[in-house]
Amino acid sequence: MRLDVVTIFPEYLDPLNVSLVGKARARGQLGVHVHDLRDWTYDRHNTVDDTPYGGGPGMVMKTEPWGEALDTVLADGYEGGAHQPALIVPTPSGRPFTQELAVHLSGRPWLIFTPARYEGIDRRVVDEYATRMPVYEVSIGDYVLAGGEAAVLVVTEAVARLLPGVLGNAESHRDDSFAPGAMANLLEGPVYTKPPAWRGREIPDVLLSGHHGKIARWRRDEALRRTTEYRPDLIERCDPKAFDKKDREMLSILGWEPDPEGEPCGRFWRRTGGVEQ
Ligand code: 6GU
Repeated sequence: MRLDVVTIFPEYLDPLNVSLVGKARARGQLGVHVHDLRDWTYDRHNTVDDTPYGGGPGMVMKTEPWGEALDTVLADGYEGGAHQPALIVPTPSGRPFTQELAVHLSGRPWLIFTPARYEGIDRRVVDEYATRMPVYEVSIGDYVLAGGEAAVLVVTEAVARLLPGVLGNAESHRDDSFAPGAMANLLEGPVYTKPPAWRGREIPDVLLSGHHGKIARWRRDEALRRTTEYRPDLIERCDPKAFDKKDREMLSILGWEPDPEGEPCGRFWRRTGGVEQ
């Protein structure tokens, strides 16, 4: 896979030399090319932004540097043998970046990222390149960052660890919390390693029992407990067929009730006391 990133802060992408992504790169499984957008400015101040038409606060990134940068990156990539580019535009107004989208993007051979600062990029840039390649406008969560560079690091790591041979163990991401088809998209529960007692704290007995069925059941119960606490929306949106008899017992203990209208296959719901911090 080839990755290109065009940014006004190339140093911000230095972490791409480290850890999993850095190693994939060193092994030649990933080609990463970071470009300085200001290389495609020609005025004394290397201007990349201007005031918004229609007024309002902030600045908008100009069409010309982005257009020239992307034309060059595309030409160089094709010349280097890359094909089927996709444009990834990080923006708080994008579609949510999910594990499902990470899996999809990990199947593409060439991703070009355009992290923006200020109020974003002139719309015509995205519209122009959307005529030549798929464009994915993505947001990494419901909060606002000062720029898209951190989102590029997030998306890159989520995608790179899915590439064949990058994680080492092909099984490793099969039961990720958000892996498509993970039993019910539950959050994973707690994990433990040696020593068996630390500062008076022991590990749950069941994990030492050697009883694989009981261990699997305990892990599932802990996942249901944790998901109820932090992400009840995941349980509400679950296909009830994903829950077996033992799941239903645990859900009942955690305060969930099957929708009486939907029996025997309705979704689960729960009375809550409003916002719990
Ligand atoms: Cl991709 N960019 C910015 N600036 N803020 C964000 C974001 C992206 N995703 C969530 N917040």
